[in-house]
Amino acid sequence: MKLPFGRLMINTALLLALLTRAGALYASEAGLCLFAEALNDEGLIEREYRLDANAEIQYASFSFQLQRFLLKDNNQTLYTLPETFLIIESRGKQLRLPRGRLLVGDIRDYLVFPRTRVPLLTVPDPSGGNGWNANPSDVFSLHDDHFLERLGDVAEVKDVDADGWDELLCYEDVWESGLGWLGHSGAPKAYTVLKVDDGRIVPDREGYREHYRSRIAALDKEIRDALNPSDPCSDLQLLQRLLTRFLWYRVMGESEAAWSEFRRDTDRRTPELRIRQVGQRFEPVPLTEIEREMRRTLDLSVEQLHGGWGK
Ligand SMILES: [Ca+2]
Repeated sequence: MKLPFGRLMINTALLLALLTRAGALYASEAGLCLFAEALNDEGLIEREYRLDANAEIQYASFSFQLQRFLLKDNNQTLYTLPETFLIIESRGKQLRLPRGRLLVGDIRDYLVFPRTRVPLLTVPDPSGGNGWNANPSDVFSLHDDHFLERLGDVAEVKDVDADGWDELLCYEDVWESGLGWLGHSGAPKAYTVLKVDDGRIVPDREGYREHYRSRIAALDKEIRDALNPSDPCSDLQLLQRLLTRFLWYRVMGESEAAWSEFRRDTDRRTPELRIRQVGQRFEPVPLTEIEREMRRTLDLSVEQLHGGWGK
């Protein structure tokens, strides 16, 4: 069938309506999904796309029909839509993913069962950046009440406590820049384990409290060793460990206890913590400035710090 492209080009009212809807929705990947849905509402997708591949995927009690569509060049130019278009269909619901990274048959790799054994579908959505939270995965519910509903995104999906169940993570990136002295690789780093609660992604403090405490216990030992006058580590290493321990306490919602421990251990260091500043002079670590930043970020909720995991 001849493409109805000429008819579309002269139908100015329809084109303007579509582009207006695109402008409102184009700001995010989710927006692209909606934009594609808008096109579909107008009955254009089926005529402008061609079927590239499809497959039936069975995994445990889940069954998915995958279809991948390749957009024709002229439509890519007009709508700046991505090249490929994945449709996941199951239980009468359809999920349209405007990206070509998933290969047909790979979906079982993206099924996740956190320790709570809530089945989820996670789809990588990397930005390509090297920030700890820069390469998130979209999380879709497979729970009956929210089936194929997008719940939000997480920074990483990983089994951090080696119990065989994956965890959903976001990273505490308050000091990801390394405070200007520690660098990105040495920056104080901790993560928050997330869970799905009534269709929302929220921090799981109670379920992982023992896990967090085990991380703190390991750091306690390293800090005791670092404060041993006979075998001291560098001031920068000690500062990195003290701030990392602070972050683990903060993840548990125990920031005030963390702060008192931080002050206690910096006071135990003699002589005081010093770092080499520009000009090759050793200067005291600006603990007052660090505390001010700690206090500022303490006033923010975890959700505010990370921009939320909202839909
Ligand atoms: Ca686990």
